[in-house]
Amino acid sequence: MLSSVLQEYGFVEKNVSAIPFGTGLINHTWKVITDEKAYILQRINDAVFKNPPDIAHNIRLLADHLAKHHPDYLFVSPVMATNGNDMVFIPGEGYFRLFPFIKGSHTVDAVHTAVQAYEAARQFGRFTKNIAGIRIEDCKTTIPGFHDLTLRHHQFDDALKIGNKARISGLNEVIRIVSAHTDILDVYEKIKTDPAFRLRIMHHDTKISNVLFDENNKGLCVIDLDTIMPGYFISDAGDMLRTYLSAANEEESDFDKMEVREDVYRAIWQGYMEEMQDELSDTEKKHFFYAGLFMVYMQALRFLTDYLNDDMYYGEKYPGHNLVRAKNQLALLVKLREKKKMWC
Ligand code: GN1
Ligand code: MG
Repeated sequence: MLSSVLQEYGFVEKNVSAIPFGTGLINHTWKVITDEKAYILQRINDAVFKNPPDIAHNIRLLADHLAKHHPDYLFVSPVMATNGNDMVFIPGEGYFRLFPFIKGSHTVDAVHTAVQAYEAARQFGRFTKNIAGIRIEDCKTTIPGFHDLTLRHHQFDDALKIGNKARISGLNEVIRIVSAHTDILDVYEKIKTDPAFRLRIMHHDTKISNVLFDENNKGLCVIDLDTIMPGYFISDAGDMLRTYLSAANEEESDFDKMEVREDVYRAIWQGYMEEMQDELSDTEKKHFFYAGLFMVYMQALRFLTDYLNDDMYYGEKYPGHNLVRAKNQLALLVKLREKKKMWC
């Protein structure tokens, strides 16, 4: 399968190898090494991204804008196939893209220090700032309703009605915890109609492994551009808070290990604001902490919904995996909420 993809890029089989790469849940990723260069190859999950050419459209839109207005900004665009396309479609296999591997760059899988959080937040802020001049209407929505908490709530309610009965019956306590947090949904409903909140082109997947660092551990740029689409800043700020605050991540099954680090919180704020200060309204800035609640809560709902729907979206690596992840996120949510008075 990979060899037919690589041929489309003009690679000769005997000089190229491909090994699985990264920990993403949705797309398949490989590192491809040729005699001269290294690349990242991705197969787009078209059950999730229903129209992959929309992804290519958005990346092209951003690449053109950045080349014109911010020529020094590092933006990793896909390598063209020999036929000049940004993507390769192999019938029966799906859509593939190849990115150059940026020499001297590396990624990190977890935030160990506040400095890393600062660097990453700066990169995501810079990204949004540099593309602020693009008309939002020109950017496609690659996953409709992706970070729409109202929709995620409906999907959860539906799963409670029509999902796996045996699984639902054991969940009374978890459902009680979820319903104790519905005020997060109420705030989101207000945000959607508040003119102080702008739709911008957001990244929507701001985990630290989506930032490239240089040899001196300075942030270089952001990667993983599939979920670029119109959204609110709370998606990007929130997913940084969700995934950086705790050293233990969403896979941790010992929930006592979930923590919220104040120095990391301050570092995310500082790095993000250094770039986004003049972009965000005062009302938006006041919702920075809320952004964390919003994303952690939504991720808890998404994992729980998937558990009730027999893991059709995320899959599971062991029985009950998505339930563990949902409980993990609820534990993080409770710990984060406790900080509101102290941090805000
Ligand atoms: C998915 O595939 P990955 O790991 O980059 C998901 C994110 C979730 C994340 C949870 C398209 O991202 O929204 O936050 O899993 N992406 C999609 O680990 O659903
Ligand atoms: Mg991703």
